[in-house]
Order: sequence, then C-alpha cells, then structure tokens
Amino acid sequence: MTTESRGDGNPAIENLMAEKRVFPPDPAFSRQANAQASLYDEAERDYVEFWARQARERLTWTKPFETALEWDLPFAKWFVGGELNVAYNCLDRHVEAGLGDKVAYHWIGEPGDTRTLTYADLLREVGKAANALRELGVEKGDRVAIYMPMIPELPIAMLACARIGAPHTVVFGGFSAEALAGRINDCGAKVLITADGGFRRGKEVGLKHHADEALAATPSIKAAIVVNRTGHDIHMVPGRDHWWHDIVERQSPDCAPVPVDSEHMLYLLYTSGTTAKPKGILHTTAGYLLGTSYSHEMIFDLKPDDVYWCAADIGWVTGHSYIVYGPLANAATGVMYEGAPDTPTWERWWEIVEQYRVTILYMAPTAIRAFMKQGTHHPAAHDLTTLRVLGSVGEPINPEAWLWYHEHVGGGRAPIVDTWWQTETGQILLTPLPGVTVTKPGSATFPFPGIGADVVDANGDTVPFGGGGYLVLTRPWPAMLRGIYGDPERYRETYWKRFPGKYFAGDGAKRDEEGYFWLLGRVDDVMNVAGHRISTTEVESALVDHKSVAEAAVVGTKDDVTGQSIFAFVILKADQTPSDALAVQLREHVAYVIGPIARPKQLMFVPDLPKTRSGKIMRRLLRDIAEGRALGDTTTLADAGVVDIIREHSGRAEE
Ligand code: 7RM
Repeated sequence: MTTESRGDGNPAIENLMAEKRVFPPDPAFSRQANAQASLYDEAERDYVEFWARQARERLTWTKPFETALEWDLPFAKWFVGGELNVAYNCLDRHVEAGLGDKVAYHWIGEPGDTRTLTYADLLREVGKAANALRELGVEKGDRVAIYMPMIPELPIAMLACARIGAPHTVVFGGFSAEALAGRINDCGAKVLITADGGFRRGKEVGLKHHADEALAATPSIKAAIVVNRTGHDIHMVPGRDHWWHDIVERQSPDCAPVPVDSEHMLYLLYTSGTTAKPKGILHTTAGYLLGTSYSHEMIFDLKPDDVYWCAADIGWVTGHSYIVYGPLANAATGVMYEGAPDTPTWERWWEIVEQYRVTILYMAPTAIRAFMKQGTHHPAAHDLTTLRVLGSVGEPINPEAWLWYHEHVGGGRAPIVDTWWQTETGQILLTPLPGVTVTKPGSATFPFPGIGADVVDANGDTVPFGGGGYLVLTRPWPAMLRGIYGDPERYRETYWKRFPGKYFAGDGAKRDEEGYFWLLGRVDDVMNVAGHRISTTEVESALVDHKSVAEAAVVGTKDDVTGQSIFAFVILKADQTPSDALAVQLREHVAYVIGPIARPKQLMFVPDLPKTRSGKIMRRLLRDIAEGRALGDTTTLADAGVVDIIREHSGRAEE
C-alpha cells in the first residue's frame, strides 16, 4: 500500500490498489490474434495516417475523402470530403460479397420466442422500413426518435434511418414519458418509432402509453410507427399512428442507400451530465463507423465464425457501437436478447451461451456481480467452453469480479478485455488487446493504438507513474463526439475547458509503476477523507473481496472533523446474516486491505442498491440517504422502490 500525498497542494488520488496478479496472454491465442503488438508503434508514428489507412481499407466509399483530419480544437472533422452510407457498409456490401445467408442476429425474446435474421433478411427489412419513413415524409437530415424494447425492429429502425441519412435518437425503453418528450423536443424529431411494449422480468412492459403521453407535448412529431410486440391492447391515434405490420410490410424492399458526407450526423444519444438537462451527444458518420468497427475487430479478436454477444441494451451507447454499428460493419454474427439475466431463471444467459455456442461475451460488472451473488452452480451447469474472449464495460470492475468472470465463465482460459469508454467517446479507448496485453484484474490497461491518454493533476500536469489524478485524452479520435446538439458552448465548457487542449473525461485514474491505467470512478465519486483522496471504487472493491459480501456501494458523507467520512452500503451473499459483529469485521477488512484511512465509518446492510437502468450505482441518492436529506431527482432510477427499502433499514447503520 502507498499513501503518499504530493507536496504541491494537489494531492494526487492515492494509489491504494493492492491487486498484484498478472495474466500474460496464452501463446496459442497470440499466434492467431487479430491484433499485434506492432500496432502501437505503427499508430504512434503518425496517428492520423494510421486512421486514414484503416478508413481507406475498411470502409466502402461512394466518394473518397481528401483530408484525414481537420482539427480546429475542440471541433474535429474526420475524412473530410468523403461520402458513404452506413447501412450500405453494414449490409449491402456483405450481401454483395456472398454473405447474404450469414446470420446477423440470433434474437431471443424473454418469453423464449426466437428469430434469426441473416444479412439478406436484414437488408430487406431495412429497405422496407426506410421506404416507410420516406412515405411519412422523412428526408435526409430529419431526426427520428426510437423508443423500443430489445427486438429486431430496433436495429432495423436505426439502419433504416441511416440508409436515408436521417439521424436517429434512441431513447431507452425504460425512460419515462417526460424523458422521451424532452429528448424529442430538444432535437425536433419528426417521426417516432415505438412498440406496444416489451417483455422484462416476466412482465409486459408498456411503451405506447408512455409514448402517447410524450407525444401530447411534442409538436414536431408528425407520425408514429408502432411494432406489435406484446399484443396488448393499445390506443392508435388515427392519422398519426401506423402499425409497423401495415406501413412497413407493404413497402418495397428496394431503397437506394443515400450517400452522405463523412461528417453527416448519424445519431444523437442523450446522456445525463451535472445539470438537470441531458446532453444530446452528437455522432457523425465515417469516423464513428471506422472507430467502432476497427476497435470491435481488434479488441474482441473477431473472426468470421465467431458468435458474439454483447448483453447491453441498444438504448445505451454500448448497444449502438457494439451491438449494431461495429459488429454489423464487420459482418459479425451476433446474439441479441430481450430480457433480464434472472428471467425466467438465473440459468438463462448460460443456456444462451451453450445453445448458440457463443464465443465472445461482453457484459457489465454489475451483471457479473449479480451472477456471483447467485453462486457458481449456474454457470457450472452449462457448457461454456466455446467462450474465447470476455469483455467488461460500464464501470470499474473490481478484481474479485474479474477473477470470478475469468474462472467461472472463461474457464481460466479466455482473456478478459476491460474496456473503458463513454457515450462521448463513441468507441473503446482504454483496453487490453487480447493475445497482446498482459492483463491485471481491475485495470483497463492501456490506450488503444492511436489513442492519446494521460493522467494529470489539478494543474493539468502529467502525474508520474505510481500516482493518480484526472483522466484526459490528448488527441482527437475518429468516433469522438462532434458536440452537444444545439449547444457548442456547453460542449466546450464540459469537456475542453478544465484542461485547455485536452478532453476531460470526468473520471479519476491512476497509473501504476508500469504505466497501467486503473480507473477510479467518476471524479465526483472520489472521496476526500482527512486530506486523503480515496476512490469509492477501491473501498467497494475491498468490501466485495470479503467472502460474505455480494455487492457494495460507498459514498463520502460530510464530516466535521475529516471533511468527508466513508459510508458503506453492503449487500450480503444469500447465505449470510447481518450482525453488528459482521459489520465490525467488514470495516476491519477494508482497513486491512487498503489501510486504516479507508475504514468505513458507517456501514449499512441493505437488500438492494439504487441503480440507473444501465446499472450504474446512483451514489448521489445514497449520499442523500446517508446524510438524511430529501431525495433529489430519481427519474433515472431503474427501480424506484429500492430507496424506500433502504430507508426502512437506515435505522440500522453501524457506527
Ligand atoms: C460505455 C459507457 C461512461 C462512464 C465513464 C466511466 C464508466 C465505463 C468503464 C468505466 C471503469 C471501465 N458509457 N466506465 N467503462 N469505468 N472501467 N471499463 O459505459 O457514457 O454510459 O458511461 O462509465 O466512469 O466515464 S457511459
């Protein structure tokens, strides 16, 4: 353990990580790997030319680009002068190359219904949907909102938009009517594509009634297309609402892809920031498609026969980049699943891996920990030996979850890629390359070839290896956001002002003595206890390292003496019972693993934690609970009942 503070008034985030195990690549894997160590040097010699070469080789252009990069900080233009179509790159060219019968998606509905779509099927369906949008008056540049469950019509709708150059904005199906209306109004969408509902946790989740409520306050929407998924009785507004099975099914499958400029807007995806108003993160065409497809092929070591499953929801950026655009541009065969990991039972995901012989699996640490909590018997009951690459995304993965994933899912063989990136970055930026990188559980390792990243202190100076600070990106990259829709000033303010010339990611990070990057959570999640900066992640990791603990969330609460003190919320494993003695033991365990400064002052056993729908712990709400305040905004909470349950327990905090 090291607890050094730097003597410059900017104490670096302290390096408390004790994880020392390393996992070198298996030579047999390395021999067949897509990525080679030489990529780093090649990209470093001239990163712009590196991306330009990839763009010429990987993408199919209707007009070649003239200039690889115009960088008018903080505004980037990649592959300037080029023209192409994303749907053509994801579908037509594969069918033309003889891959029409290759499966694009094995889709599994939560109730157990299935559909298989080949590249030829997808091309046909996308053509019909694009023609339906045209019939409704959608033209190049018009925005289309999409509010759907995880059904094949969702990627079909996205690609239909891309085919005619209409930017989409996908709003996650778990969001409220108000959230949907706010996003539609921010971008002035003309058409909404939705469904009657979907299936989640064994229940029908209605969407259309939320959409109806939203559309009462969205003057820009002229028409809606509604997929019949659940068959539930819904109200169709005459003249506005059209069933997908009417308006799409009667169209011709032929719809010529519209070539667009490299910098044409492909989509907006709204994400929350520090204010109440979500930001419309703007992604464009060529750089995004290149960044997602190239990273997908290298990081997941994609081969033609792989069966790739990214278990995210398409409503999040992970689904946009690594279920839809990256994989389809690579002609991958993917699995797409509608439901939750525990429905109908905790066996479901492992059944899918076994049945479809999944070779690459990409999921979030929160899901891994949920599986851990159930024990090893579920994955052990299934043949998972087809798995050859495992990915993690969305939050720092604690070493215990990493090791569990490695052993009980990956059979101790499959390399794990811990991939750091953001809605804003569009593509994975920090990651191991399988077959190349020696991994350390809990570290996202190094910047992807061509990416510039650094860890800086509050003055923007590089923190030497061994120390922590703020993660910044030092060069433009192809899939980077081009702005916040309608608000260039907020774009500058949020990402480029704090450290001039560098992109501020909002994450704390440290590099160890060997230069490995360790993500320490959002900087607002960094606690300061008696002048020591301690990351919430590190304390959580230490708690989860204890054999009794299933999951933990840690917040800093105001403390008169130490500035902040550490408050831990702990979910125990199913066979454990809460007790004062155990609370003491866990607090001591943290002190033992990290050091006495990290010992939680308070510890509360809880049955559940408040999470966003993408699985991120809402520490802000936990701070409200810990400090006995009224709750702030809870609209992004996945399960609103959770905070009430925690509050009922809150008399029982241990001090
Ligand atoms: C892809 C995604 C972005 C934030 C980011 C981090 C956190 C994501 C990792 C991670 C540690 C990782 N986009 N994050 N991946 N932290 N290790 N591998 O999640 O826009 O929804 O969130 O997520 O804090 O800033 S996102």
